[in-house]
Amino acid sequence: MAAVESQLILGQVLQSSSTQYTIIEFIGEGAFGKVAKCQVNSTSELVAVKILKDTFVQDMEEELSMLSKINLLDPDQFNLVKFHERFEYSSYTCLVFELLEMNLLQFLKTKLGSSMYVNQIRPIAKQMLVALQRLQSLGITHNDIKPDNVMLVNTEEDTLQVKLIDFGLAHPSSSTTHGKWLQPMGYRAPEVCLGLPFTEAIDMWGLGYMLANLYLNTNLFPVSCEYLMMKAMVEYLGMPSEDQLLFGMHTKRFFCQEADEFGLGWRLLTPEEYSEINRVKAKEWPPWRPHFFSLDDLLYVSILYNI
Ligand code: PIT
Repeated sequence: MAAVESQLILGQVLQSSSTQYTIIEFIGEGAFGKVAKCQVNSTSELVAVKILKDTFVQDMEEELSMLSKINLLDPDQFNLVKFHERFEYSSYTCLVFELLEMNLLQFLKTKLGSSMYVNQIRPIAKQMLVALQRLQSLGITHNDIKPDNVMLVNTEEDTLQVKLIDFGLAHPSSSTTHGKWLQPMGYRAPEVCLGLPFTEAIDMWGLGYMLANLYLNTNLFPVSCEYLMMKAMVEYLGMPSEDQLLFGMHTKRFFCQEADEFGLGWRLLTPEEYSEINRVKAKEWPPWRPHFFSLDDLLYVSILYNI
């Protein structure tokens, strides 16, 4: 980070082989480097430039290959971010994107977004479903669906227009390796948690989870402890199937088999068993968090939370 910070300043011109970009404002940052709002000198068009540190450049070839695939056809039509070009400037690698306004997380923090109604969430759902359908047809799994990666095109319009960004963790769906920890905690699909083979359907799980969070204005599942996350999944959706439990590489982190009057059956570990087996302390269920016994209970949450 220090290298990026010490050398990049407002007003600085980043130059590709065809275009000069003047840095107007820094609008985001992460472990990878920074995102700057820039003006194209020749046209005054505003764009977003992701400026990467050297150390992140090796991991970027896959991202670039995903970006070129999603930009084959007009990405606007599919609610996917538009990618303009990649260039090297000094010791940085720069990726140029269309300028978008803010991500859903930032939006929720504004007054406008403090609580979201179903009629606001529905168009977001529809647009993200179009994006995921397009990714599926291209054979791409995004792997990191979350509100930070869904950006509003602008907040002036009545209906929110959104686009999916950040293909930094995206992979061809054919090359996914099970057993790996993918997706942020909470957003993690059961097949990923259990270490089962998975497909791009894990993005659909991530989207469903994100939409539930927008509706609830809080996380649907506890996100501070993977044991509690699994416990919540079992409470809301029931036990995974026998086959899923039998073939999951990580099943034994969460479940055990026990004999009862019907034969051998699976059950969720107790918090004590989980802590001992995994050498990670299971957290307590937060006292403020209601227990739901099905997703349909969410219908009554507005009464529960008085919203
Ligand atoms: C911003 C503002 C903006 C666009 C972006 C970020 C785009 C980010 C992005 C990052 C990626 C990627 C695609 C898009 O693959 O207008 O803060 O790593």
